[in-house]
Amino acid sequence: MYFSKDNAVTAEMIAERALFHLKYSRGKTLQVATDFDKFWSFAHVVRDLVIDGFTATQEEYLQKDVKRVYYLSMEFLIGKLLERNVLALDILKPSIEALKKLDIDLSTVIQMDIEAGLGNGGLGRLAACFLDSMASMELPAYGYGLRYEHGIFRQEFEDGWQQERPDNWLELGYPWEMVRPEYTMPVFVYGRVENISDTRRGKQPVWTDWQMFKAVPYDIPMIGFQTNTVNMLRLWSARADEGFRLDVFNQGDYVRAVEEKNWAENVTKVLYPSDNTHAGQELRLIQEYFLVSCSVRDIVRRHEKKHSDLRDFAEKNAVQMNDTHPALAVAELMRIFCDEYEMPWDNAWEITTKTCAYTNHTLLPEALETWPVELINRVLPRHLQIIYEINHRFLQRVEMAHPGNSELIQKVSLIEENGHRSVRMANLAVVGSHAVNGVAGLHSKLLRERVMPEMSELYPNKFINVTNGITHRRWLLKCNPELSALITDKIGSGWIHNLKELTKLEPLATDKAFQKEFMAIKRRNKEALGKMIENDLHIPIHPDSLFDVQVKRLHMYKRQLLSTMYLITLYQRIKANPKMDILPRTFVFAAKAAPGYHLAKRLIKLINSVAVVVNHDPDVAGRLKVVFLPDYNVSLAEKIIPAADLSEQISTAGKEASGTGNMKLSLNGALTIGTWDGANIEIAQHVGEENIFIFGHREEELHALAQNSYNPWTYYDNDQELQHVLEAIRVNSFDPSQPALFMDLFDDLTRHGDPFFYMADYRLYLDAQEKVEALFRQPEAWAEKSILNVARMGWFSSDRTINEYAEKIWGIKPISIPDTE
Ligand code: 26V
Repeated sequence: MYFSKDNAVTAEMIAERALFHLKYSRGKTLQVATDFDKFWSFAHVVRDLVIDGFTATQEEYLQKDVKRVYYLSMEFLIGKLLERNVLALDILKPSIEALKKLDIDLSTVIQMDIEAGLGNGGLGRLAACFLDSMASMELPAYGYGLRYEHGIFRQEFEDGWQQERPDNWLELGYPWEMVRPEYTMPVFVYGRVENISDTRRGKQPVWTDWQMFKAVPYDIPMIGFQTNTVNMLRLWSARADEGFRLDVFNQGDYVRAVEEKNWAENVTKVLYPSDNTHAGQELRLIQEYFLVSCSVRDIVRRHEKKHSDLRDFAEKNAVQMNDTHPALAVAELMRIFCDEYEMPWDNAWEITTKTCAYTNHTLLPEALETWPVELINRVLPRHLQIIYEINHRFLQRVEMAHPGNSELIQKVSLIEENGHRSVRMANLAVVGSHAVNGVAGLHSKLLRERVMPEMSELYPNKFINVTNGITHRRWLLKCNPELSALITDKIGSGWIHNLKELTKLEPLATDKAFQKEFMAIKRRNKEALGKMIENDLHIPIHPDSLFDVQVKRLHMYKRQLLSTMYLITLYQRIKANPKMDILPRTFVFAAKAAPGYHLAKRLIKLINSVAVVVNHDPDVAGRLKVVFLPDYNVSLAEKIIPAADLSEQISTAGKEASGTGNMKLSLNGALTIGTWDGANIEIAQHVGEENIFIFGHREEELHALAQNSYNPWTYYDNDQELQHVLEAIRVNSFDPSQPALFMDLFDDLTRHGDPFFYMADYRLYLDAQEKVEALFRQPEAWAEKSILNVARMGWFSSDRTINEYAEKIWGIKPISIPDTE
């Protein structure tokens, strides 16, 4: 394809094709074209370039009959694609040149690109990084997800409070998708199960009286980085079936019938914006089943193109469940195998468990999905029967191995019984999979030892670890072009394909000239972010100050409030001693709170209130600045991360499954201040403990504290500065006209027992920040550690992560796609 030299893409060709699309897709001349028209036309030029690769890739997978992996996820937080695709196709230079000929600036066009925010945070962004790595490593892989009409909400601040606004990303059309109505799938919900006599098999359960609606697939090409592979992300959109409630239409109740049609189309209307909390809404369950049902059917359909039966299904297909959200895939595969293909249960079960694998992304009890039996019975009556049967057989095996152990039975059962009965989706996923993985070393250990000790004893070989990673192509090459160019200049471009080559930078860490170049780039990235902040928020920023960055979803366990407490402490120190020598610091926050998460929304208001006071207080004299950037998303992350000096990764130990922002920041030269949690631990092991600021209680210490009735007041009583900070929060000293505003935050840390151990870690955190401050005052020592961070982050490429999945779980191999004519 395009990587054969004789077939190079020229500027002339791009310019000509862009004009063609401007005329025939947009009906415009260059003179009247808007920036969006120009973007649309250029995006179509890029899209045209991958069509051959897209079909060639599918054709090759089919002909060679390779084993494929299907990544099922309710979220894919892919962000913008244009610039990434240009880099993947290696057509940056001719593109710039071509657009210049047309008097168009590539960066303006790139800015018009559409942000696909089909995810909440870490889990969704990880899925997007995986798609990048799978295509770039030439793996036969597919993403399956939902085409939400509204992705994650846009965040605005009104008087410091978060306001949620709808995200209308599809409003102007989306150039990266191709609708495929010919692969529309039917989906069934509701109804009941009847036992109907079958002459051959006797009484058989038959699901009847269901409601049917349709799933229309939209494909987004996932272009491998400078390879011929173009994989696809298939997103399903819900539609009413023409026959939907035909009975109501026929009764003449046209309006009601149309209303009910709407119901079907509501299924993919909106992404649920909660992160780490399970609300248990009926529509959400239907969303999850909708994803599973049409994806599984599509997988079976593809399998049957080459195979006359399903006997070797597990040898040819791997299904990865991204958390428990698609765990109904286990029951759906069983239903299809047993009911539709009349396979004996044991055979069906063997194939299902060999096919499926499950990744756990959180240990927070409030996030673990359980669905009321009554609800599943109403929405998916046949699936409930199957789940019961799975459970029955599983518990029989447990009983045989551990006779009379009713406590064990009750713990591992797929059904939770406390008043009302619910299905434990994690248990279903574990029993129905051949591999279960956590996403960082500590997390996988805690999953085994604390959350599922009984399960991991029953299945000692099932539980494994695969530490997360990030695609360095977006999170270094694309977002930090100057640093990328410097690296390539020094060690060549091999790191783009193999991030481990970054270790070649290590000898340069103490090289003064290199340090200078390296820090000059950081400084320019900080200037750029500073300018953006000044333009958008009218807060003047000093690029020489330490940029202290905490960007991630807002959650009490992530402890944005802890850094706020530190900030308040610094402010109070200045107020007490205005002349004190303090390192100038810019606190940068960005985070969305779940719309129903009361404490998190108060915390946003608190940070914004502190910002107003601190940023305007003449005593501070510009030494502290506080910025809360609204509407954190992938594109904003790409601007903030290259400009960060300090990366805040201060979750309560044991609570952050992995974190991936921690990796992005360190890869861009930020030093981490963090707890012994998630992938921070592996980062410390790779960059060296002398190049990271680790502080705070460890998980086993907190566990012990909790068991010995932890008392936050003891820390309060022994620390005057802590008292002073808490008092400021309690009485809202930032706006005395609303004195009780932050009482709930104060209570959470004190009267309500401080569930996330802020009080225990406060002083330890301050001590660590003091070390940060001392080091930042020695620019050369700082530069050395910063360079070593970059040089030693190679292991955190999602290429390494995906290789581990491919080898340990999926059993799939790369396959090169040949050049097309
Ligand atoms: C749960 C739910 C419950 C139902 C409503 C919608 C919803 C959305 C998301 C979630 C679970 C979120 C779990 C999650 O994002 N975990 C994060 O996964 C990252 C990738 O593995 C990891 O780096 C983060 O530490 C972890 O918090």
